[in-house]
Amino acid sequence: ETVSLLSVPFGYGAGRHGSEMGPQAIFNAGLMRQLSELQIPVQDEGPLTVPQHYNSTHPRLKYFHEIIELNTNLAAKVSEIVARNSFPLVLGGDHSIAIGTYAGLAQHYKNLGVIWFDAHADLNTEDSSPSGNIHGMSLGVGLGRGPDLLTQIKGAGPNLKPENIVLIGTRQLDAGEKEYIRSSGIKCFTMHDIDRKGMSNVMDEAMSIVTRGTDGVHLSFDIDSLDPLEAPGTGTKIPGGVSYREAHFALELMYESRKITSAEFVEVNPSLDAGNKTARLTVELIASLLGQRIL
Ligand code: DIR
Ligand code: MN
Ligand code: MN
Ligand code: MN
Repeated sequence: ETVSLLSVPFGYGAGRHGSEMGPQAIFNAGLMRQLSELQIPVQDEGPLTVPQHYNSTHPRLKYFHEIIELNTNLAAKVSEIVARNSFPLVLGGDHSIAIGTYAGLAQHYKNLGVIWFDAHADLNTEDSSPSGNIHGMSLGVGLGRGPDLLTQIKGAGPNLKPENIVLIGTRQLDAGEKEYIRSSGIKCFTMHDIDRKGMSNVMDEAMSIVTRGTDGVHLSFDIDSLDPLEAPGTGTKIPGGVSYREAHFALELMYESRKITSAEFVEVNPSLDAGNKTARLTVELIASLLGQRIL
């Protein structure tokens, strides 16, 4: 199966500048060489065209109109990649681009499983958000929480169902997010759960949830899930994260399951990094997802 690489050089959903340079940093870190070593057929879709600055603003949703336009275009592209039976591998960009990715996937998968690997839950609304940054709302939008212009980017939606979603690596939740996780029943494997059960058991449970009654499984991987000591090049670093081996192990298990049907890697911000460490880590993590083995 061909992997379609889709670069999304867009960072308006984050609170700071720099994640729009993520895709270029990941290519510079040797992505194509790594994929060719794995002998994976790759189609480089090139960078998605990103919108110009709008003059209009929204009182509480930063870059609302730019994010609608970007995700409308992204959804069409992702849907087209799935229609040709290729595996979409989306490179961000900030996490607001997940909105377009799953809107595109929803054209083909009516019961999509989602693994949201992230320090955060990205379940804020414009009322609960402390920042107004849409990257902190992008999973909620998939569940129908948010303005129609975001939740209905490619049809009525909602595109995702709480019972098909798992969060892994969670360690920073705003009050409204905690409340919503409790009431919706979304399965949340916090850092506490990873400490207690180990990544092996967490992944077994997670895979059984996202494959139960679903027709595909999307991995949305925010690089800030890793500990900032491993991934310093990201905009909202939270201490106490997933270790280097835990992250690789989780991705190796996803590969072994043969259940993952699409993936995105987001929030790499090379302007906060030295020596492009975080993009190099991202290349290694992508390789583990696509079948790289130690032996
Ligand atoms: C915070 C940070 N919960 C917010 N969220 C981030 O602004 O909503 N998500 N960084 O990835
Ligand atoms: Mn995120
Ligand atoms: Mn995050
Ligand atoms: Mn984020």
